[in-house]
Amino acid sequence: SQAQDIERWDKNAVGKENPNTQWFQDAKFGMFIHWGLYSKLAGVWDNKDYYGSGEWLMHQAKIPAKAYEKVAASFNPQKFNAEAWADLAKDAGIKYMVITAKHHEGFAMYDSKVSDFNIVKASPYGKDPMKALANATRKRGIQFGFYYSQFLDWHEPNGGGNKWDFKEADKDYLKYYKEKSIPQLKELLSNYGNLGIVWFDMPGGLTKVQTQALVDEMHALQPKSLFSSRVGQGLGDYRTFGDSEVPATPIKGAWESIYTHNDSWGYISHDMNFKTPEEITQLLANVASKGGNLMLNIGPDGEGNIPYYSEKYLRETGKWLEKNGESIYGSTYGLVPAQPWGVSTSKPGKLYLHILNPPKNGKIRVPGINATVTNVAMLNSNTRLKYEIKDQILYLNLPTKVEPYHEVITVSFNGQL
Ligand code: FUL
Repeated sequence: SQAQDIERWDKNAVGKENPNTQWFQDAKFGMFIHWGLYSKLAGVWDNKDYYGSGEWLMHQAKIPAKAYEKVAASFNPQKFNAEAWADLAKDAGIKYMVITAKHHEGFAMYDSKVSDFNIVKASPYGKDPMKALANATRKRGIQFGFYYSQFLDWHEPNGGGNKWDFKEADKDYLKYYKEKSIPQLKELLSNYGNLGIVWFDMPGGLTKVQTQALVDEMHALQPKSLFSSRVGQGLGDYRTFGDSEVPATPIKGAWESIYTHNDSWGYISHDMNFKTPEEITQLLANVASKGGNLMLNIGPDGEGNIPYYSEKYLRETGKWLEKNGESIYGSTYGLVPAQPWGVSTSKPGKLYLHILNPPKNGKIRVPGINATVTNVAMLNSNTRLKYEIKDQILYLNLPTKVEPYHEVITVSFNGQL
């Protein structure tokens, strides 16, 4: 029964006791940005194409840390424009942005005093793009956050992952945490204002007690900032699923699905497999119908340009959200399970039907309607639709499709579904 289902979802709740997750649960749509030296290399090393490697190129091509440093010496993203990036996020209907402050390659994309391997010291760019982006997003009411690879660091002898330059047996992970990871995290949590999110990635080298100590130390700097579950050891303030994963059934609490816009997280010039606006709105509805957020990644290039199709398709997604956002932002999982025609999201007194696969005969069947329905209408136009309810099943005929991507129908009711 539905009551049993909800009971089951409740048991899976993550972050429900954290009062700071409410904004996050309402936000529903985030932008992830992978940007680093790998964006300039674009999957190619020594004239060889490491297809699909993106931000993993250094690892895949086993590039010596010393040779990789030379990439920094020519990294100069003159086209980077924080205001334009934040404008795009705003136009796309994005509510939070998370950008790679340091990915596995070990290069800090911000002004770090801890390691000179950073964009201000080691590259001709010589400025801190993260300062500008933090300000530009906040100015537009978008929560800002950092991704940080806390364990994998291929540049450091004691960091996780680089076994082609540095012998595993010689590594002292705790030393690396003490000398780079923790001090850099402290910089990020101290110098960029309130961070909505710290997106830890790739746990390793720490026990649960040590991970808890890391979390406590960072939360002491910013108690309200939300830490992703990839901090490891079952800790964190909200749950991040595996890459490109949507749970099969609704889950309560604060959680997020992450996808990338094409097939790679970091920029690859020939990866043109961009999700269309229709695929994005449908994915967003699908994730929201399970109760979670979608954080969609884009990979700007080494000059600081956002790929043409990311820009175009995100803006179109934003147009759909302008009209249909009521069914996404602030919603919870659908009170009606997934149906052949699509999925639903809910708010008190409202059920939103997301018609992802319009049936040929236009007939929609919605089971489990045990409250008094007061109105059924198209969300975008408010056009009322005729309906019938028999044995707690609502029947209606879809009008001709008017909305690009997918249509949303609002069912208003009194009481509880
Ligand atoms: C993974 C990383 O290894 C990938 O490079 C990417 O950042 C993805 C979002 O998370 O753990």
